Amino acid sequence: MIWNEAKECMSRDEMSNLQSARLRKLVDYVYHNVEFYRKKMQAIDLMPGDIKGIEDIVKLPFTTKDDLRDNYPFGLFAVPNSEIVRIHASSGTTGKATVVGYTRRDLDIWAECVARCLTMAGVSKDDVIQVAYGYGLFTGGLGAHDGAQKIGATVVPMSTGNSKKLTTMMVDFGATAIACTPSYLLHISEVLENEGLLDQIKLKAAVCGAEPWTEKMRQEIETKLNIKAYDIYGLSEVMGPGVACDCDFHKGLHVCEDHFYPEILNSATLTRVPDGETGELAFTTLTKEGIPLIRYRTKDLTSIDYSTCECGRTSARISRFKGRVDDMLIIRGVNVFPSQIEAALIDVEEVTPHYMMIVDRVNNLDTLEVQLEVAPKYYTDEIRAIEALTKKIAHIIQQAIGINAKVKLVEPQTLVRSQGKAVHVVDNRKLY
Ligand code: DLL
Repeated sequence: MIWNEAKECMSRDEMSNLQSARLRKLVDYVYHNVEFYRKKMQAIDLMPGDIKGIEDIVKLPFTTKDDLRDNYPFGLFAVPNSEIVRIHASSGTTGKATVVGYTRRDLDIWAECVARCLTMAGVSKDDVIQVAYGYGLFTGGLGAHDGAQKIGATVVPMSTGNSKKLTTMMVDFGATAIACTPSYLLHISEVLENEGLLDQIKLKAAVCGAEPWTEKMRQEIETKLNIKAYDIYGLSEVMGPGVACDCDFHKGLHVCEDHFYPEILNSATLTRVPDGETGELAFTTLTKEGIPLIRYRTKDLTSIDYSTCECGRTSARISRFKGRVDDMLIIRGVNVFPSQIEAALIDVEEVTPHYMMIVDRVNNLDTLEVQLEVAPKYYTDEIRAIEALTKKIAHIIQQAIGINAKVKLVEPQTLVRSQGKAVHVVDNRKLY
């Protein structure tokens, strides 16, 4: 089942011509509407007319998450706020969120891309789909919602957080599809099992993403729930869910290449690696109006395949993700940078800068423990003082990263000191 045959089955030449035309338009657009890009281009003596086709993309400068942070909140927007109809945000590397804005047309294109992905997973207007990604600033909930609505499915906007209600409604509403993180779906499958509801569900398909997961997890989900599970990818800076998704053959994720031009780079040299080799994924948003991005470095590691898929689609496929270039963690679907914790605690004099994050997965739910050394001056055996400090720090961390962490305060000089680059994270989950 293909949502938009014209776009998903174009010949490589047709796609290339479309991308070239869109890139020329984009470069002219950002040059005239985004000071950041105009200055970057002027610094290397590049004029919009120098970009003749998609192959010239290598002449253009890169964009990073730090660029978004440095231009917080709206500095990279290409339109006035009167044209922006929605804002989303995700974690920045330190205190400030990464903010993105969408015009009405951006939202239409986003819904179109998600519709393609859901169609790949066999979802149609006859389905009842529970959207159990978080609604709010995170792009998962509303992004999946708009796409499912576009294909005419019956959308149940569950959001996250109430598994019992979700499982009850899954049965009562006869839900046939679900969109949520893979770890949450495994948790849901346990709740269904514990409640004896497994044989009462009508679920056929799950569209899972927002965090890394393995082929083993996919098989576990499929077996436990007797459904098909599909991998959906995206990131808020580029759009949200729906940048790419896998089909029945699970041989890579089809990129919505008419809107997002992918490049796989060697992170050190920032040159392209040969097709099939692993590197850092960068995207150029070919049609975005609100916050168009040129060569945005996702920090996600993958490889690319341009051969036609067995499903008939000709779009480039990126492989299941193999890790990240940076230290970003995804805990309960939330992006967390260790540097956020560092920044939040820098002014708390009761603790030292030595900390350790221990990430684990218990009953398919992620757990986070943050161990911190108390500063010698404040170290005490007095249990109430320690409890009060623990509570204070837990609150600061919750405010900084948006999820609860178990805080464990330890004696001064007890956390392991590293000889080289400081190690602040122990991730016991096996995600790649
Ligand atoms: O996670 C958007 C999304 C929502 C995608 C729902 C899929 C489903 P961010 O919060 O900006 O956006 O996080 C983006 O999450 O750079 C990857 O590291 C990771 N990620 C997203 N999807 C996948 C996936 C949303 N299918 C970051 N596999 C990205 C592995 C994924 N990692």
